Amino acid sequence: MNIDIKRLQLEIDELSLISENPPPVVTRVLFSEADLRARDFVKNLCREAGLLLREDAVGNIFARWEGSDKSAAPVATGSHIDAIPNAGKYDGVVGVLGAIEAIRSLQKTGVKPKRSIELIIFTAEEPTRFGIGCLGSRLMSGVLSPQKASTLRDREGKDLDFWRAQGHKNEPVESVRLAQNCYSTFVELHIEQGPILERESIDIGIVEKIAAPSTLQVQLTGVGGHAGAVLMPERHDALLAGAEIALAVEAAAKTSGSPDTVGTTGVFRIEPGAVNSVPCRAWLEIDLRDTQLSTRDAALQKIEEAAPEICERRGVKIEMNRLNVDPPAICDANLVQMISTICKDAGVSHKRMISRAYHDSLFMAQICPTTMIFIPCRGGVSHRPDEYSSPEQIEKGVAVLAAMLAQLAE
Ligand code: HGY
Ligand code: MN
Ligand code: MN
Repeated sequence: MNIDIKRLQLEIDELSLISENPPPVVTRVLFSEADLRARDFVKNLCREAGLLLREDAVGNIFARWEGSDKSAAPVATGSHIDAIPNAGKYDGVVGVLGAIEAIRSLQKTGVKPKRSIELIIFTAEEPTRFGIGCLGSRLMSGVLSPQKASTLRDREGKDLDFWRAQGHKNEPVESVRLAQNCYSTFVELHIEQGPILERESIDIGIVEKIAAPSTLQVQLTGVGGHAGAVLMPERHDALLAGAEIALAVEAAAKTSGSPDTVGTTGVFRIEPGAVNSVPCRAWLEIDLRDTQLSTRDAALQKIEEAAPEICERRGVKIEMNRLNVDPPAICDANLVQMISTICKDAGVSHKRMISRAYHDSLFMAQICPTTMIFIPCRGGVSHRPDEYSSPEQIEKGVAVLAAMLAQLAE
């Protein structure tokens, strides 16, 4: 596969400059001005590669390389280009721009796919806007209903329809749902977002399972007041109740009995946010995951029991909501084996592994046979501006993806 890694690296670097923050920070939140510009940038690359473009009602982008057998279910690949605040330039992007380069390299070598090959750029893989990740692929797979999606609100109280209008999308959200097996297979290329491949000097990870994510939203209402006048025994401080809950999240993850349980209170907002005013309200978003569903659920239950007790003791009102509680995804064994054979034939070191991060593959696995190709990232770092994968590592990942797409589409 003659992968033009120089061109691909330039495109990755150029896309990274389309951000809500100055370089090296990448931030692109659903339908923000930067997200819209990034979408245009990628759609232009798809057009230049001769792909047929369409977008759905929530901004999932589909770019198709038509195959000779239009009746056959296409092969799909793809990832996301949205980025959380203070992110890097490879998360998601490698699986989108890398897939375009994989297709270009197959076109150059004269491959004529029987099955069409469709690149999907998923809308809002990151949870930043509404607190829930994989908005686009959840709606595609039916895991999230249009009704539930219409109840989502961002921190300014704006809903999905408001943001769809910014993205000039007005078709009904119901139209996003995809039919079972509308694709023959889905393969996503992504950086590992963990240290294993680099630590073991392995070129390619082949994902067999994607960990089970969940998100809790917690609204705490205490009693505000003057920081000088309200004496300690009379206080109902919403921040301190939230702080105890955040520590309960950490304790639930640490005492789960599994090293794979991870708990994070990633969002913690307080009001009024004045140094001389007792916090009257707090908003927490809690991310809890494990590779085993039962372990994740047991830890979730511990948090849901601890939080009301903490609030009862502190005289703080609590409203808690499970925003998403997803099962893990098991990747398709045949696809895993195919990638293993491709790596073996190409003399590329490889390892079957679990993904601790979630991806749109978690939901595509509910539509069709799915797996992921991982490449190492420096120090396992991700969701930080210093996230990095080398051109050599990216080139190997794209070459394996290209070989996989060619095989699946023939
Ligand atoms: O949070 C995740 O696992 C993904 O990077 N959105
Ligand atoms: Mn991410
Ligand atoms: Mn990602």
